[in-house]
Amino acid sequence: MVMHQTLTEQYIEREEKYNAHNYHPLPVMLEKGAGVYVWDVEGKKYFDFLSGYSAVNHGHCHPRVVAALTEQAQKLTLTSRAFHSRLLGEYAEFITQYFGYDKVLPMNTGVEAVETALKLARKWGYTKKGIAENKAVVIVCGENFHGRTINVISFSTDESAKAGFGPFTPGYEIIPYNDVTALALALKNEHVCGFLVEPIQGEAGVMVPDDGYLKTCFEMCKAANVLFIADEIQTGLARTGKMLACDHEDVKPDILVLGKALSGGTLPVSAVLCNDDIMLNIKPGQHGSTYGGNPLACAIAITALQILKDEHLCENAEEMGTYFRQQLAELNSPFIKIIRGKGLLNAIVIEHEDKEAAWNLCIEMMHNGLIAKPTHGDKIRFAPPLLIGKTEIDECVAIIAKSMAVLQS
Ligand code: IF1
Repeated sequence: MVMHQTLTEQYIEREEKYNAHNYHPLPVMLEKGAGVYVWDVEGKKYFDFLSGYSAVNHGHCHPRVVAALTEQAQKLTLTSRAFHSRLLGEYAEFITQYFGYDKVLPMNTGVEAVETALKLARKWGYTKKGIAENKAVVIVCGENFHGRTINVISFSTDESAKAGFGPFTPGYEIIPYNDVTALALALKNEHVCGFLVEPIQGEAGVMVPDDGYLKTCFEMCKAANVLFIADEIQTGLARTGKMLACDHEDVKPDILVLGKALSGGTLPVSAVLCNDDIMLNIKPGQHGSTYGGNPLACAIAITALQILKDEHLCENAEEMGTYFRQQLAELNSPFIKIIRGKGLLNAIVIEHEDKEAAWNLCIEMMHNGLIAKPTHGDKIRFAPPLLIGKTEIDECVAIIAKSMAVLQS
């Protein structure tokens, strides 16, 4: 340890020495969170404009989520699915009624839920659609992000996510996002069982498709007897101003994939929802997970879902999102090329000759008390917890405006 190092530097040095180097974080060392705020080890306070990649929709350490967690943690946390636990049925009834599906299949991380949805689609394809053995195809979109398993990166178009991890899984056809003509063509293949899509592409830099895209895709899938699978892991649970981003176009996916905020930002809790004609094709022994549907996760998820309604987080995300984009636009900054998003899932695209401009701006915003992360070099995602108010938005826009000065020199 070098004596003139700050606490942050000391902790970063230790982390880099002992932890894998699979991320490139901002140099901020957090140790506490409440609502829209986080605090670092030096005691500095920040607005959190990433919200754990939209897992912390409810705000940090929401008192009701923490209460549900601590109460259940003292009673029963894990049974495995070898035995029944009372909370599983309670949760399954709650979440299926909440979203209007016959059944739920509980998992943990987002990518596990995506894998589950793909397995369900294939199983349905063979059992119900009559696709020949091992021939099933799932259509996916370019620039997608659905997680990091070898199967899921098999259909990624991001070289850095794939390089050195092959061989990859066959059975996917990649078409351009926001392109219904390409979908029409791909749907001609009778081996297609599903179309997997993000209603808004998060990793790609908050790419909002044309109005009507989801609805048209859904109807085309219906006509072709293909399952419409929505990955709402990032866009769901009030983030975009509706409970699901698909709700903006009155689309009810055949298979709905949820994760992230389902636990109010506490544990990995994910879920796949669909009706019996799809779900019941999977029989005992064919799929599962040790922690999937554990009583602690069930108790937390019921509370997290209830809070979204009780605190009107859809309405607030819609209202604050519109206001935020409006305020950003009024800055008239020559360095902001594009402002886009829905609800509180937003991004700006930076226009600057310096390729490091977005990163430099994030560092400056960090110094000024707001943390956000650049993506794909020139984009910055702005996705605060959904309980943020107008006064806070004003404060945040002021921080962003002030930080822009760093791009002038
Ligand atoms: C990381 C992005 C966000 C997701 C969708 C599945 C998953 C994710 C639509 C997998 C995960 C993450 C994970 C993340 C960065 C991140 C992300 F930039 F890549 F796009 F949120 F904006 N489907 N998204 O967005 O869920 O298995 O991670 O629980 O650090 O890799 P997971």
